[in-house]
Amino acid sequence: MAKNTVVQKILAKHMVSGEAVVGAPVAIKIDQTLTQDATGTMAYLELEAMGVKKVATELSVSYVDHNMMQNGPENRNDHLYLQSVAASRGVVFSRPGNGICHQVHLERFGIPGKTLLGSDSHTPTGGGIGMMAIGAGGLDVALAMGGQPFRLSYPKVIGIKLTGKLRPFVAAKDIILKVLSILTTKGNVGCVAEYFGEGVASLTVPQRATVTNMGAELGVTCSVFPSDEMTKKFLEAQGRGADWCELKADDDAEYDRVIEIDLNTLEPKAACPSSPDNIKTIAELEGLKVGQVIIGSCTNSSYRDLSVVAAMLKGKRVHPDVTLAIAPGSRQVLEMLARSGALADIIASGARILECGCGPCIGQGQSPANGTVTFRTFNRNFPGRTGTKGDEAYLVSPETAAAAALTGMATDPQKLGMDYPDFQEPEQFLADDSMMIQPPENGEGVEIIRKPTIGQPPLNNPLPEALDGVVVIKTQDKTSTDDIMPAGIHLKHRSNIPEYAKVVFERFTEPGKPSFAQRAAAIRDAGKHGVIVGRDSYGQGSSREHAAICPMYLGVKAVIAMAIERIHAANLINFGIIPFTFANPADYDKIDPADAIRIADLHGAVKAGEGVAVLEKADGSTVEIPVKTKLTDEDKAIILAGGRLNLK
Ligand code: MIC
Ligand code: SF4
Repeated sequence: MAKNTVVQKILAKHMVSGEAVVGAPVAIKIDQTLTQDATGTMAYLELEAMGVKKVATELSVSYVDHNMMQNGPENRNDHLYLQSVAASRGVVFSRPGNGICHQVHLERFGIPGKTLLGSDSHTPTGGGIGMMAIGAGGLDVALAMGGQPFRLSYPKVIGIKLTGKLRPFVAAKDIILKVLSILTTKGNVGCVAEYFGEGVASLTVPQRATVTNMGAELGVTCSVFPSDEMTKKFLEAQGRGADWCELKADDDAEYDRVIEIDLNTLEPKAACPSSPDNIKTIAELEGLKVGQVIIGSCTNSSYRDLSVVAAMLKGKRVHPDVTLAIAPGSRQVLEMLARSGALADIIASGARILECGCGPCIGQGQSPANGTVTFRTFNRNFPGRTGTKGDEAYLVSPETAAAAALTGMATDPQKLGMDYPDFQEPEQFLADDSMMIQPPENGEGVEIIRKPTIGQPPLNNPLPEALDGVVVIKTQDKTSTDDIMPAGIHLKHRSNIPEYAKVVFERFTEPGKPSFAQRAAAIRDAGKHGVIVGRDSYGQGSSREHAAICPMYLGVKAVIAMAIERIHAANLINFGIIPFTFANPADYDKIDPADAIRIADLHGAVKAGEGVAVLEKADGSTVEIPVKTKLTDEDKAIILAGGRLNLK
């Protein structure tokens, strides 16, 4: 008698090796891939370096949504490279202006039961339509485009049972904020979140996608909803009814853990500065003065979200002390808002309309003033991500954001005294794919456009026999990849590693002191190896493999932390950096920045998955620190070779 969950069923259909045992290494076939421009240039340069002439997937799409400011020539240089390399390798190219990869992929390409690998950590948005959609580093996505299976640990399934129905002004965002308050952003590596229960049926696909999108902040491999009548309606309305299939868990499916959420009792919430799991209710924040509101990002920019916001703003004005900016998730959303008249209501309210793309979510404009509170419908509020040092960013639902825009303070939207907008999902979305450029059948003759800012992925040397290291930095809990590799104004250097490497760990540079890049380069140039020491949840957040490539370029050979998040650990391995964890977490306290750290038989430690690091303190005393690393045989070969690109 079968007792499988949705995700176990998708895995069973896609596993090409390994055993369906929690924690066991497995490899799965990838049906679709997506890339976005900020991670995509490196991914396609890697694809070229691997000699792949044509992608082997059912569908691969290259989106342009992150680097759209075109402040200097770099962004457009990237776009031209991406468009031409897509045509040459059989990849669909989504032109700038088409929208955010996750929103557009859900609308136009997502198929229940398929696997999707994307070079962006919010790829799990596709779980809203019943896909097993996973975020990964660009190199892993390039490998999948080349037809290679994706490797992961067979996941634990956390079942999230939804009962009841959302009340007016309580939103899908409040569901995921509730889940984040329970599971937090730590300790969920190797798990998948699967939603089930009678509460699922009333949630539309865009609402489900908000939940699976921000599930990325839990650190789970992905989040999945079943594919049901609601999914069918969405696909039919997108003119893609033929892509639908039913997908549900068996009645007696077994979850490794079950969390129950009664949608009737949920209250509007916010993730407070500066972590997505720092959750309070809006009632607790009531009256907090808000200076900026932004509605958009891949979490909350659907036609549904912005139509509800427009109805709330209709006939009213944005509070004089607040700026309100709205970035629609896709051209489909923007055009439908324009045709329905909702856009006119938004404009009349005084909102500032931004182009369809990531924009302020990744610090591309709209940085808040110092000492002001910003309410955003986004998924991340890591320190400084807005582009303002010491920022105070709160993550809220579109309903709560609109309420703050109108009142100038944190306001529970249930208390506005308004009727809840009666939004119905459209019978037919405006399905116009004319901004998707299909690749030619044979792309061999296509000329690839490489302007001067398009560099090459740097190659690493094979792993040295011994680690002769120096601790370049010691970080705290939850160091995110935004901490390691800042985006914002530096994002335009993603295709140019020597330039981008200058800002590794920039946020931690003390005034008048050498930067991380300067310290690491000095260690490298002295013939030694850089070592990064982290605490818990090291490398959470973005999938940007630059958080491995740039430290590698600066001579870093190992990270030692209490725990390293999944995507970042995989990126470290891909670029020949050993992801060590402490055998005894308390040893973290014994290490100081600038300590010398040695592992005599580094190859032996990699092969055995454990070793002893000898710390040499400034006073000449030594301390032994046992370390371990969980690597598959393939990982070991990659690390010994100095990275995946050295293993042709
Ligand atoms: C993000 O939300 O941090 C990003 C920017 O979309 C990243 C990808 C990147 O750094 O380019 C992500 O989530 O993976
Ligand atoms: Fe873009 Fe923000 Fe979504 Fe990342 S989280 S893909 S930056 S909208």
